[in-house]
Amino acid sequence: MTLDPNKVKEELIQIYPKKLAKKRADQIVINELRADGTVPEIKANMRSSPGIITQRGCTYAGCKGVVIGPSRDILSITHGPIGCGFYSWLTRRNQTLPPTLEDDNFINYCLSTDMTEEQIVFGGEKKLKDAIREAHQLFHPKAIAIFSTCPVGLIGDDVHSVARDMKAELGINVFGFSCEGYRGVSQSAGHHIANNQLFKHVIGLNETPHEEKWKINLLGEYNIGGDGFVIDDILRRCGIKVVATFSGNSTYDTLANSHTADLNIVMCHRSINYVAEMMETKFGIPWLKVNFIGGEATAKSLRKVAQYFDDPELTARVEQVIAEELPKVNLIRDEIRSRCQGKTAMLFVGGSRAHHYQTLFKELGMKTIAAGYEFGHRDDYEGRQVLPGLKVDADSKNIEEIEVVPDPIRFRPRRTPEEMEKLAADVELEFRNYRGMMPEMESDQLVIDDVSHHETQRLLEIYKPDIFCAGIKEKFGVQKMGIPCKQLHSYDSGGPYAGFEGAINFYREIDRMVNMKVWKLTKAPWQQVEQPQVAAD
Ligand code: CFM
Repeated sequence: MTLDPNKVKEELIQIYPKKLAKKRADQIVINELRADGTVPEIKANMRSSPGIITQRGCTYAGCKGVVIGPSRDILSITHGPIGCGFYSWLTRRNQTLPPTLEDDNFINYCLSTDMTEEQIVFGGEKKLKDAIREAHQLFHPKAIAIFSTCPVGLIGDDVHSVARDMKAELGINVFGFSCEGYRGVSQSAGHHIANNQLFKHVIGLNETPHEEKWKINLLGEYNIGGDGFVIDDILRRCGIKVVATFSGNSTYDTLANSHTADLNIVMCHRSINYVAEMMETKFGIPWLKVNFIGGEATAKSLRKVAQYFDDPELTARVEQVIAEELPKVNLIRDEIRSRCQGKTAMLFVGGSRAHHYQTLFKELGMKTIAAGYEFGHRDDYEGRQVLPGLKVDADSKNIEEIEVVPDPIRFRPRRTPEEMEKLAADVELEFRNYRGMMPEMESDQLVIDDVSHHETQRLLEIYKPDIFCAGIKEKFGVQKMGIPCKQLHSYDSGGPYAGFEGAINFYREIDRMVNMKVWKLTKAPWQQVEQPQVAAD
């Protein structure tokens, strides 16, 4: 049975008050691949409506939890009430290696200033300074990062001046983030704020040179469930040096040294494209979008890197690794595909995985019926070509746009203009570009931004997909409806899912989930017989 997506859309929003229904109608789009290569416009990065039950998180979460948190030896202090610290303590499965002689691992700690009524009334800067001194005495970190929670902005504590004072007093790098939870409409604002401060206070401070021929940074890879370890291993086998990963399994020194690389490859475009752009302007490092989710996608991404360096030795090594790994992946994929072919999936995750993971489902012959981001922007949906036409609204104006100019000494174009032009002629290579999710979906598929709880429930009732991908907040509500829910944020307790080995892990996991018989047994006895209707008074 094929359902008319227009009717489904109507059905999803008909319960809403008129104004809300109109707003949601702009955020729910029926995809259309037009002859001229464009897709329909979607409204995104807008405020969620009160009471709608969104999947989103806050700006503090995007800054502290997502971008800076995975770096193991930057000591993070949450300036705010204890709850913000407690509920952001080890909640993301960003893994890291044990510390070495040169660095520490503070990831398992959660430091908070425990702001109480006294600080709310009289100010919290003194308590913050005391906390920084105490943390410094206990841990002797190379760098301390201060994260602002909502009350900090409300009472006017200046974390940046505190950071400056403490930097002078302690002689280590101390920097603050104005990432109050309310700063933007979602965690996406926190990514931007984190990127700006990394750029201003960390990148470029470590000049250690590297002898390797092929040096890159991996941007937007946070090592969830060990994904970053798998990608690192593949790149190492190809002979490619990863100077820094932003920011899975990273250290302060590697981030500070990242400007010495010759190429930035961008995995999660949404969370880190700002750093890629600023590094290109200041240091002359080009960037390419890659995707290591899926066997074929991994091979394609490796080939892009080899093409950029244009060295027969690297090309040979990349082809050797692909030849060793891809056939194994495809063998298992084909076997599992025979059991998954034709089944259906929905993906509602963050700002890039709802796109990337469609690749793996496609490889298994499964169809994505509906997908959407929690906090993606229009360029994440439609592609970066929409950027020049985007209006900066009041919420985005809240976030500092830093002006970046070429570094007078360290700006060094990695390729001559002629070389870049030659490379850019290959449409697959695409410097400074991200095609977006919608052009890679099919016509008539539903694309829903910031999906609500009600819409989720109706979608599940209408389509009964074989699997739903989201996060912990959605998981059990979905499963109570008899549909397996794969967490694509934390991977439940699974993973890694990146690279060749990760693709195999994912195929096996999906096979297990969509073919498990238990989901057919979830109806309680009273749900199986029609209940007599009780008339209301
Ligand atoms: Fe990028 Fe991420 Fe994502 Fe993201 Fe996230 Fe995440 Fe995500 Mo959860 S950085 S946008 S803010 S890929 S934490 S590792 S899974 S929502 S889709």
